Amino acid sequence: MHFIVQAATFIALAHIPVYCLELNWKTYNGMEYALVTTPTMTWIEAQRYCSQHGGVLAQPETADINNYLKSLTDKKTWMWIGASNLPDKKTWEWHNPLKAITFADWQSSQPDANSTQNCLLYWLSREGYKWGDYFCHKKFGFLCQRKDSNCNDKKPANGNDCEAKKPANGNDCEAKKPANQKCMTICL
Ligand SMILES: [Ca+2]
Repeated sequence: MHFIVQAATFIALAHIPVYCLELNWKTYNGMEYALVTTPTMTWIEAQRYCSQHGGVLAQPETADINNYLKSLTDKKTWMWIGASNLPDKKTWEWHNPLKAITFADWQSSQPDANSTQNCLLYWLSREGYKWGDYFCHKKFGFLCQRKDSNCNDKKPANGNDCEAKKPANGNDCEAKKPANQKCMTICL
């Protein structure tokens, strides 16, 4: 019986969404960016986690944003960002939406393993934070981005305890935020 109670408790706890924490979003140039250092995740897990918070893995598509994101990093560890060379293992692309990388900030020896190291991260090297390709299944901190405020702060007319808003920019992003303000935004 005791075991059953424990098992039931475990199952109940297992259904509490681990992403139910608001991230520390920082606004820059019309976007919001957040650093996540714990828990560390694989590249795919990190992408999903950012999505659960209304965003995607950060995409430093310009030198300006790249420098800003570096300023947010913890200066200690490698951090996933939102590009990979999958599926062809040749072409490096941002994933949301899919588009080829134009600006790049590779460390001088990178990328060095296109066939096995398929995900992009900030690599803390002798050159400071630079881009590196690395094994997607390894776990690191990461950076998320989302559109500034488009998914927040509007109570739906039906009066439930979530907040929802379709962004004016017409993308398919929907957000729900519990009234206690401690839960996540979801944009799928
Ligand atoms: Ca590498």
